[in-house]
Amino acid sequence: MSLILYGHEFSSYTWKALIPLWANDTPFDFRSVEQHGAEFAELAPFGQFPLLVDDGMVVAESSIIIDYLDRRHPGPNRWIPDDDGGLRVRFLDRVFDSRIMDTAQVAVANGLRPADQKDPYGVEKAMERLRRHYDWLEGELGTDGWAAGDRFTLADCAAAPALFYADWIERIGPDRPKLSAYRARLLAHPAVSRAIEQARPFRHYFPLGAPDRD
Ligand SMILES: N[C@@H](CCC(=O)N[C@@H](CS)C(=O)NCC(=O)O)C(=O)O
Repeated sequence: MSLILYGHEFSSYTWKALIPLWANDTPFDFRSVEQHGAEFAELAPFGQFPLLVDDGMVVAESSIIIDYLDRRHPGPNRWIPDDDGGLRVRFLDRVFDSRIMDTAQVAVANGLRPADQKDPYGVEKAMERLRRHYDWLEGELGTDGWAAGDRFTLADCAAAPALFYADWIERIGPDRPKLSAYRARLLAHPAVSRAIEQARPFRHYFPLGAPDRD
């Protein structure tokens, strides 16, 4: 077996794939796109990471990578329930990617734009949506456990980087105690905390300025 994960230590979607690999102690070779850019570019269909390669088979998209690991390299933790509970897990995975991570990313992308191409109106509208999505999650989450119950699943792999970075961009705040506590539980999970520490030397990459916390 030879699993290779291409990604970057600071990349949110790379964390999402690293968390299940580390949590299950799955052996793999991590290749940073900074050092292995040329071979990565040959393999990645849209130039995005993470990208998993398993004995020559290329698997793109973080959720599909986790689904693939569950099927082909199962470990003690399973990421997607086989029963109907899997539908809720997949739904929440979409919520964390599309409604939290990608909405928060609007502000990051704006930070990378040239000074004369900024879009403050677009950012404010995205932050309004992000606050609404936070409120929705506050109503859905319990006071303990994980996103879809007492098992750490694909949904939590997506939630960890999404809420880690989104909170840097738009504070979740004390008015959303269940969401704040869920983020704190995620950050304390061993695989998530490993991703945070591995990314720490790259914090200067954050275009809006990384806060002095977490
Ligand atoms: N839907 C993709 C999103 C991946 C993604 O946006 N990756 C970012 C890094 S976090 C990336 O590749 N950025 C470089 C680019 O888009 O060219 C997934 O879940 O894997």
